[in-house]
Parts: sequence; C-alpha cells; structure tokens
Amino acid sequence: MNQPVARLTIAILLTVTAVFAEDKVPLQTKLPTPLFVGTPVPINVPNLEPPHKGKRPDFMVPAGTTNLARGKKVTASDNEPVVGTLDLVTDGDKEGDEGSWVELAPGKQWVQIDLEKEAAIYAIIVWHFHSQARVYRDVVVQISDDPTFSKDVTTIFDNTAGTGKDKAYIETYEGKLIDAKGVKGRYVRLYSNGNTTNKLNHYIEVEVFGKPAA
Ligand SMILES: [Ca+2]
Repeated sequence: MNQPVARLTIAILLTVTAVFAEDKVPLQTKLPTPLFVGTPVPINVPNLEPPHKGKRPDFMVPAGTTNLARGKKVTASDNEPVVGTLDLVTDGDKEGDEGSWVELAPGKQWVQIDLEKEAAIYAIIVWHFHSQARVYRDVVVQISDDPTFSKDVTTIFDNTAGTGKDKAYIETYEGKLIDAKGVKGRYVRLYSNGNTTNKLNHYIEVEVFGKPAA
C-alpha cells in the first residue's frame, strides 16, 4: 500500500470508529438497603428467572444518560391508591420499609410516568417491593408518545403468564433493570397483576434512564 492510500485508509477507519463507537458508561444508580438476604423461599411460578449471584453486572448506557423520571408526574389506573400516594413512584426514595410504597387496587393495574418531552430511553429500573421475596405477576412495560397508549406503543418487557416473552423474576433491593434499547417516547407505562403474596400492586420507585430526544 503506498503512503497516500494508507493515510486515507486510516482516516476512513478513524471516522467509521468515531461514528459507531458512541461513548458508553456503566449506568449509575444508588441502591437501597437490602432487607432480605440469602436464598429466597421457593416460589411456585413458571418460567422463573434464577436469581443472579453477587451484584448485578454493569449495564452500559450512552454517556450523559440520566434518570429522567425523578420528580415527574405519575398517573395510574387507580388514582386513589389504597396506601401511599403516586408521587412515591418518582420521589427518589427506594428504601423497602413501610411507608415507601404506593399500593394500588387488586387485579391488573398500571402506573404511568410523563417525562414531559420525548426521550431516547436506554434502561428502566423498577422496584415494586423488596422487604420480602415475591414475584409480581404479568409485568408489562411500554413506551409511547401517546398518553392513552392507544397507538405507537413499544413494549420493552412482558412476562405475562403464558404469552409474555420475558421471564418472571423475584423482587430484590436491586430492582429489575429492563433494557429499553434506545426506544423513543414521552410516556412510560408499567402494568402488574398482583403478586405471589397477595392480589395487590405496589411501587416503591421507577427510574427511567435516557436522554432528551434530539
Ligand atoms: Ca419512592
């Protein structure tokens, strides 16, 4: 290869690398105090994800990604929660003790966070409840620009019994990290349908990691 061709080749390679290698950093979140340790009690749920050992592996996100949900308005299918208030979902407190969660009515219910503008979303972490090992049923997480979720809906997680492609999981202090793959939208909606201890639905905190859409 002669020198000008070699130089040109290097220049092209550098450009391609710069375009494709977006700066990635490990997602940072402050975890609450663990409230139960050791092997959880056996839970009789099909398609259950085995708990991982040690701390959750790093999840890489583009540099500049932040929790866009903090302090944002929360609405729900049950606007008069049994216990607590909807603002607890985005108040930044993830501790698992009493008073930290909002409790919604039995059966299938949802909460929805308005990010106020469209964003590219890379990860969502949800803490339903973590002072006891339990599984929340039929967890579905969706992103849309439509506040009624009647169109342009992207489902990023679905462990609905029998039909969902994702596994059921046991709640822990680490919360459930869901890969949102850069899906764009203004609203995030999370469904559940009771849990293995009772028919109620709880949320301690939901974090939505992303960057405002360009
Ligand atoms: Ca909270």
